[in-house]
Amino acid sequence: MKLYYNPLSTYSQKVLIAFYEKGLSFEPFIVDLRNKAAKQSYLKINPLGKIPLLITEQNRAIPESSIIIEYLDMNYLTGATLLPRDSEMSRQARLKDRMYDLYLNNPVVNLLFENMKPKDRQDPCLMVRERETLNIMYDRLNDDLSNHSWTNGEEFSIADCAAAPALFYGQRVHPFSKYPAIKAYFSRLMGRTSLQKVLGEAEPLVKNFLK
Ligand SMILES: N[C@@H](CCC(=O)N[C@@H](CS)C(=O)NCC(=O)O)C(=O)O
Repeated sequence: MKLYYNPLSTYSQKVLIAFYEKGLSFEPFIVDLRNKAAKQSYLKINPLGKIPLLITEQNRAIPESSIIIEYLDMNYLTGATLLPRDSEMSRQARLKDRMYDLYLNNPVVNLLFENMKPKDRQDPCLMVRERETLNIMYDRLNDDLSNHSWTNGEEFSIADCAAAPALFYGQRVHPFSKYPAIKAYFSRLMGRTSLQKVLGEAEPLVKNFLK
């Protein structure tokens, strides 16, 4: 399999966590979307210009982080099972995955990019809105985690692959220090080998990016 991604991108990290949880390997193609020439050549492979993108062993292109994870989980029965085989548990995991992508990851990334702009070019309304969304999501996440080790119960799942990168950047732009269950969960995430590998690979770039 080939994976087009960037170690800094949250949606790429989500898929990398899945690869490492399942013990699968891939041929890496790192895409730097800030580089015009690199972006132009990537658009020929994925016209929407979004990362990550998986090219399967059968040479099929699969975009969208959740669908890539679903593909890996259904086709490679190694390592962690990321989509529970029980249909109700699976529905809940997929719902959380979507919620964390849309209402945790996206607001965190928007705040990250707003913070990088000079003050007079920031959009204060957007920033207030994103912080409100994050407050709602932190409340929800804290509840989801209050009696469980992972977001979907006692098994690590696709939902945790989605939550982890969002919280990694979220701790910087909208800290969750007053949420005890999220804090404890974040420590558990950081103890996970897959996360350590993903963040280790991103580290040389993260420092520069967050400056
Ligand atoms: N829904 C997509 C979102 C992918 C996405 O937005 N990726 C970002 C990087 S984290 C990206 O490609 N941004 C470039 C752009 O939007 O032009 C997924 O789950 O894979």
